[in-house]
Amino acid sequence: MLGAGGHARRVLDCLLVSRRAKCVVFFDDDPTLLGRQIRGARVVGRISDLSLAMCRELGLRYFVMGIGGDLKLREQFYRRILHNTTLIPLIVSDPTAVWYKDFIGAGTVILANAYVGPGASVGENCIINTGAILEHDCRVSWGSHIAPGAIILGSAQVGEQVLVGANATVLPGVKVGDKAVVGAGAVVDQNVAAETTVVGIPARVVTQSVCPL
Ligand code: JB2
Repeated sequence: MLGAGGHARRVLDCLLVSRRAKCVVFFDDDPTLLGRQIRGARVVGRISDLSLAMCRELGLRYFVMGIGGDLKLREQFYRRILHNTTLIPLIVSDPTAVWYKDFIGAGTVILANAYVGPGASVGENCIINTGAILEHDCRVSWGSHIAPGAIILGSAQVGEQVLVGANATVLPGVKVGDKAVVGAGAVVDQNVAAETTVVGIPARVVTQSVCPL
């Protein structure tokens, strides 16, 4: 498990209830966590130090992304581990989640009571958090986080590295651009440009990055 904070403990719960892992160890760059036990799983090293040799020595085969809040850091570590080791990213899902295997990317976690409808697709290294609903034919691209209770309605499209906040709703067919942020509880009824933050009902832009020409 990469990371040993709040999200990692949440994903560990999911691994334990789904009985997918025989043995779990944590990696985290915070030196104060080294050696700490979390529900029987120990923090054994830094993510930054994870190498092929270390994986062989510890007999590691799979990895799970346990950093939740910082989407940039998640992606950075995910690519680094794929590049530097032979570890395979696990898809982790809670037994109460409903989804169809064909459309879920490697390394994605689907937490309790989430629903991914028919024809919906989810890219690599995403978080479909507790109780999130992805309706039929919608698309969530790699590295995005759909927070607890958020709803992505039919055929809506969520870009790469997007955060859709808790209980937000993206209406049918609406497109949310890459690296956008949708505030908690927002209702998005119009397309959202890349790297833009929207909040409220209906959702309106509060920040937009300026693209230098
Ligand atoms: O800049 C960093 C850095 N920032 C945090 N560099 C490196 N190398 N490591 C970093 N970390 C590590 O990620 C910390 O040492 C920490 O162990 C972990 C983040 O844990 P935290 O509990 O702060 O956040 P989280 O990502 O597990 O959970 C957030 O996101 C979830 C989706 C929280 O907001 C949760 O409430 C939320 N459910």
